Amino acid sequence: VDLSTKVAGLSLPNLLFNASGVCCQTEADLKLMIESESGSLITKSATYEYREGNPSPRYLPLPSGLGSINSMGLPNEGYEYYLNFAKNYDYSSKKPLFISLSGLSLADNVKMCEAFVAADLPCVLEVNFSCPNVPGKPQLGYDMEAMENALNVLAPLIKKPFGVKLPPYFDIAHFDTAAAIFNKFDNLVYVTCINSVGNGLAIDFETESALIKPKDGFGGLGGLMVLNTALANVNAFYRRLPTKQVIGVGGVTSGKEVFLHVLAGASAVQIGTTLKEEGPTVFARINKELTDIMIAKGYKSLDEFRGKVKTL
Ligand code: RRO
Repeated sequence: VDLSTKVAGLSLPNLLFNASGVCCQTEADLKLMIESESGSLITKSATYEYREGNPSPRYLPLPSGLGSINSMGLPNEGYEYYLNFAKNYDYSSKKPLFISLSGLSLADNVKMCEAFVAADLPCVLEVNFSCPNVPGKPQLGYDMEAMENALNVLAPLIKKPFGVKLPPYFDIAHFDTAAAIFNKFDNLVYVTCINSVGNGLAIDFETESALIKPKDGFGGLGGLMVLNTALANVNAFYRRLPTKQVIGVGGVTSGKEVFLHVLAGASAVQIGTTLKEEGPTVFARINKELTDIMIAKGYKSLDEFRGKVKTL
């Protein structure tokens, strides 16, 4: 059974990697990703300057395997740290490197993209249009005009193939409008669906208190509870972006959910909450589970079932 895939023209030995934000802020985190059985890795979303992020507690798993809530607030080492990591990365290794950028303004995204373009590295840039947790900064992906304006500036500047990280959409009109925008940009070659489901509220029954401290307890939801929203977004964009690729993320706890993401149309699949809870050995486990599913179903490669979800 062959779990290999291609994203943005680069070959991945298997389709799994980390969701940006998990196990990827520091060089120590990224080393764990390199040593794991992931097929690739992506860095924590970078801002122009170092950020401490929101006060703790700012991430918690939710009871009974439902998922997680986070309001990290974009803690990161500043883009120069990730640029330096990208400059020193061993591109002869089998794992392609993705770099996530999440400027607090379009001007900051421009400055960061310019620096990466000047360095001319074989990593892939992914612009995050969907951080739900920075007070006073709405998710760009929910402002279609602002998103198109950002792409009008960034796509020609980046020139090479790049991707965007999207928030979940919940309305067919929004899938249509967003897809029509993305289809205007030839070098936007993939979309990653989905970021966390923004601004959920987790309350502890016993203490009657919010679980996390920032934003009165509001934070992005991830894990099993977002699986069906993730699958819908993957499939909606798979159907609407025939010349582009989709990276699926959301609700993966086992090989079964990875299989569903590929059926929905994912070319690669990222793991967030389950990676955070289980650690980087999750990749070996889930690669094995997916292999067993493919053997049982008689599939030899991902191409044989990618996007082939049946409808009634
Ligand atoms: O750092 C965060 O709070 C964060 C980011 Br940038 C993001 O894109 N998604 C998320 O759930 N948390």
